[in-house]
Amino acid sequence: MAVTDFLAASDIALAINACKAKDSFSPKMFLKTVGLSKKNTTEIKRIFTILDQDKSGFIEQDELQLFLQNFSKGARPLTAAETRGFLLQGDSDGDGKIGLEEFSALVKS
Ligand SMILES: [Ca+2]
Repeated sequence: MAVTDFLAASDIALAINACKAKDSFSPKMFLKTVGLSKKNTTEIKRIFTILDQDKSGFIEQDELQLFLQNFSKGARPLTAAETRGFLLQGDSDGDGKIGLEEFSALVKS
């Protein structure tokens, strides 16, 4: 299963193109553009499971860094600043990783 099973290729292309330049990635903008905010709870959970590559139940920093590559194989890794920013916005309980509830809240925000 891949995120491309749930999202439109045209939306993914738009979202990836919008953050081509280093340090231009905005988590909320990306999640919205890619169509995630319109997905239901079950679909968001499935997508979360894909992003959680080691199936630890959380999206950790190393997974955040490679976040874009789940959407497009050739996409760039996030910069250190973007990865930190993503974590800051998503990690509401401050444990240094993003859980399903936190991810869902970010998607819906
Ligand atoms: Ca993980």
